[in-house]
Amino acid sequence: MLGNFFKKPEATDSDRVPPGQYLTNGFPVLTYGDTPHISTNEWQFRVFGLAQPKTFTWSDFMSLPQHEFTKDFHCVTRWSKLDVQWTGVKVTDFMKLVKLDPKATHVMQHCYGGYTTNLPLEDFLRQENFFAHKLFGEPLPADHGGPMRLVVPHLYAWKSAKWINGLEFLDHDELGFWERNGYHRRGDPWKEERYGGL
Ligand SMILES: Nc1nc2c(c(=O)[nH]1)N[C@H]1C(S)=C(S)[C@@H](COP(=O)(O)O)O[C@H]1N2
Ligand SMILES: [Mo]
Repeated sequence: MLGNFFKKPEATDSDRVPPGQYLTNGFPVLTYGDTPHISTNEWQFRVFGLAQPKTFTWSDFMSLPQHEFTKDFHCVTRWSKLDVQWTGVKVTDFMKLVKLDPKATHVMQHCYGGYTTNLPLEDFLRQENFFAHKLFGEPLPADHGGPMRLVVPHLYAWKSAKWINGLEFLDHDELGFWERNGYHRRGDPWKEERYGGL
């Protein structure tokens, strides 16, 4: 039924593929609702909640150190894509510009289009998390979250917000869009934290 598109992992890759996942060579688009089309000129990024409120522009992000990231990507609907190549800004570098209130323990990602997804700070403030604006060397296409998305490689991909436009810092956990609709509040693919973790 799955044909050639979804494959059982090769032995060499199997240790990189979380339980219950299948490899895809394509890069499926998974969006709830319409794709927003935002130019880099109009794109704005807002920090609010338990942090000093601040609005950032595209050039603020471009003046931060730029890195290449090659990461595996795991969707809870069971496809995984290995070695996705992104370019962008480390969350830890961006966060040097943010004055966090020490009471902050969690963050809600906000997006153009209204999607949200929540993270505890220990899952957010990791060296390997980044804001991505290029995919395989090209500007990030709108359907994959361009002009800017977050990528959180160690969790299921619904935690990687497309069209991200803000971070809300909180002193408690709140549920984002899919988490309110039955997905797990954390989403570790190695533990198969798929659904119903409330
Ligand atoms: N804003 C927004 N971000 C989102 C989504 C969405 O619907 N809206 N879907 C999530 C889900 S379920 C997945 S699997 C990935 C898919 O990313 P892709 O479309 O680039 O493959 O984006 C995540 N980020
Ligand atoms: Mo997903």
